[in-house]
Amino acid sequence: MTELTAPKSSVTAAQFADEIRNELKYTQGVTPEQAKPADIYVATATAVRKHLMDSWMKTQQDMINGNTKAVGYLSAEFLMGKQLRNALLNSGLTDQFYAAVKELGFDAQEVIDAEYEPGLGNGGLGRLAACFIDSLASLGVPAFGYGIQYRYGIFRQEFDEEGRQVERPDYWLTNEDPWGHIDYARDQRVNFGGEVVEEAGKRVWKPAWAVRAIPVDYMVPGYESGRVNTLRLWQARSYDEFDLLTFNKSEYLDAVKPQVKAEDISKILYPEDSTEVGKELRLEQQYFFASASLHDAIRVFYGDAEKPDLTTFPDKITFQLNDTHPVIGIPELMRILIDEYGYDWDTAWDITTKTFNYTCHTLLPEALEVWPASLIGKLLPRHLEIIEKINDQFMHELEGLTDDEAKIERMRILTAGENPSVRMAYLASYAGSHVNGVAELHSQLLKDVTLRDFSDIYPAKFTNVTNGVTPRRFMKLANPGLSALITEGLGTDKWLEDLELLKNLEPLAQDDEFVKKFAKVKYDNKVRFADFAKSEYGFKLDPTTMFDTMIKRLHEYKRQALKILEVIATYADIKSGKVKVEDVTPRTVIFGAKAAPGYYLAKMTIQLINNVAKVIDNDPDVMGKLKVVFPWNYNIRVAQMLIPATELDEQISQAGKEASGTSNMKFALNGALTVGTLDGANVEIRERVGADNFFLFGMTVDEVDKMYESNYDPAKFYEADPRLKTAIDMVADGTFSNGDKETYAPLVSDWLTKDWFMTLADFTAYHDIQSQIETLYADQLEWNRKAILNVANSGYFSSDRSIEDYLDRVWMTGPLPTEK
Ligand code: 26V
Repeated sequence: MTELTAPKSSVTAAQFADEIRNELKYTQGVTPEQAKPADIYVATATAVRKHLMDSWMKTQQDMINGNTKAVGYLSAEFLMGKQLRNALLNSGLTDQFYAAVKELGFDAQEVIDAEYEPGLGNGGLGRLAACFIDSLASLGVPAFGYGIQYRYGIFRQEFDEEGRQVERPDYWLTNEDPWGHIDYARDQRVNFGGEVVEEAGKRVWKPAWAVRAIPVDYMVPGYESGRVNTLRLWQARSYDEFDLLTFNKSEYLDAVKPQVKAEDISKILYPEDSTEVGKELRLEQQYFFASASLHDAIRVFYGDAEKPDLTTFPDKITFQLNDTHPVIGIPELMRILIDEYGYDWDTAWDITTKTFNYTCHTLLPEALEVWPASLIGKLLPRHLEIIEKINDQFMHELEGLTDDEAKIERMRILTAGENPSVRMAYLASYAGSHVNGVAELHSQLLKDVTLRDFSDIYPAKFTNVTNGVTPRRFMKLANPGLSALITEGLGTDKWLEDLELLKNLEPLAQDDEFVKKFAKVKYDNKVRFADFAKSEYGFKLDPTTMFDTMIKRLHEYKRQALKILEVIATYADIKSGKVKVEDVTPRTVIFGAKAAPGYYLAKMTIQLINNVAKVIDNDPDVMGKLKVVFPWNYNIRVAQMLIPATELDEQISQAGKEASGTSNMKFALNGALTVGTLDGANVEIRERVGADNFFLFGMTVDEVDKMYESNYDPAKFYEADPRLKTAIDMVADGTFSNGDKETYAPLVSDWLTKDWFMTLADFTAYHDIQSQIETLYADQLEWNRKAILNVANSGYFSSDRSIEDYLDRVWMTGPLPTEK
């Protein structure tokens, strides 16, 4: 039997160098002399993949032959980040890599930099999926990640002369992708369109067109587990070769139309945009990967058996629906079971409901997907019939469970009336075994508000699994200095597998020597980020200033506006002499954010931040005291540099709007203090790290609700706080737009008349807490003690713990048995 990959590979550096030379020669046809860093990167990746191959194959065999139920994580997004260092870490080849590359005469950093980061996700939801598949493999749980290999990932962000966001295509696949293996032999046919006819008493779908789904497999190596799982991303290809008849008529463009249409399906990642759903192509994408993945799982577990016993399917694999994006998989599994395998409705329903679980990642009603029934009928006519039947069955079931007719009506999956639509979150909540939110507060609000009727009727379905992040990437790889210090402090590096061990750092927060070492690590990380920002962006950052960071998608509810208004007010305080220059805590305020291309106010906020940065930078009065930078194209790589360098983390969303947040966890684990509202996972972070070690401000969910009820009027807050008034007036009067009063007029008008997320109402509290922050920051020893307490008490936020919670509460499975 093949041995599982040893935690530390026994391969020597010299052997690994030979392997790299071999790949260069026999795979790439390049001599070491001709090689560029990009060649070395590809050769190394190929060599590492070979090291993982035995464990990968063995993990699959053990999964298929054993009795451990697997997990299928269905997600439209996997935001993986660069793979090389993570793969080296998990295959125990890191030291060998550095030595081998040196022997070959290359700079390791240049080799690492040659990898192009795939951006196959928008933000938190996609990154969570990547952390989860890392943890599944690290815990030894057999699992598949299933998604789409988009040809274009999230747009590359640039800023123009005026500081506006410009979106550029991210054609990442023009670069070599040595990690992905295209498996043409395991393709799947995905049908679309056409009609349903009655044949011999059966409903038969006659599709109009089909797409070929080809899997691209990525290995997902576990840390110290010897297990390697699979991320299977589907590529859409056409079946139709050139239509010769049309081609001969020289109508070339028409001849390739079917190819273009088919291949469009996996062409581009939809940029998250809560205001603009309902795109036909997006539904095609969703069905494309849901259908291919379900068929694939059947093939994996039952081979090509003609009449497999699919009543055992839920014992083989459980599927997690990552938000509503793959929910069309529910009627698809019903259709597969009934139409392709001949099961009756009730048996199919029983199998399907045991197979799926649903995670909701939002609280914004506009982000819950709803599809027009007419669109589903056009693309997937058989599925519409099935959804109608599910809805009928559901209505019938409800009539037996409640007399509340209004409630039954509210719960319809298929809405009544002239233009009916399908509510995907409701379909998932009815058909799924379990429904979960992503932080305690969020899960509670789902039960109390968003999915209240469902939780009333099916209380046992509802549970919480608080999000987590992988400590391998976001501590070990991102923050080697802190990782080494933690290992020194604990006397072991086992914390990377059992993050709760960090708790044992707590006493060291009282040890001044340790605190000073910790402060030194933070300072070094700031210097490292300053160097990076200089070479990458041309910014000049002063590492002796406080690094105050806000990184997340640009959304009104996240309230980047609150931060920038406070910066402007501080700027005005210094300018007017209200605050003496010598009393100012020097700060570097760092923003990272992409705005959805169609999100007007979000894009305007980016423009404002950039121009505030510019005005402040050109003003000698605040030199050395206040600086704002906005590194463009924020991505995983930048996150890995910036989070370890941050001292103050901004988590300032309006209470009740951020489902969880995950950067808040990364920051706490890397020793930043948080300024935040009682929202999402902030609540749990504060409970764990202690109220004294967290800067809380702002309205609670209840206070927000009351304020909505009492007809919130932002103008009152504008009038009541002179600092706020000054800041808004400066935006309005053209201070940040070369005197032009029109540039930000829509933003100003929104603040003063709508301000849906109550930025103005929380402004004064936000300023007060910032003053407290500055007081504490003046005492560096105290500050760093609290930062250490954040690290020590954040072990709970490992994605390993999240996965263990899913295993216990939702999936009811566990790791593959290990051999002695
Ligand atoms: C919606 C849409 C709408 C149409 C086009 C593409 C698209 C892509 C994503 C979404 C929904 C995004 C929901 C989301 O990202 N939620 C975030 O999930 C994180 C992980 O659970 C959580 O930490 C964040 O608080 C939550 O905002």
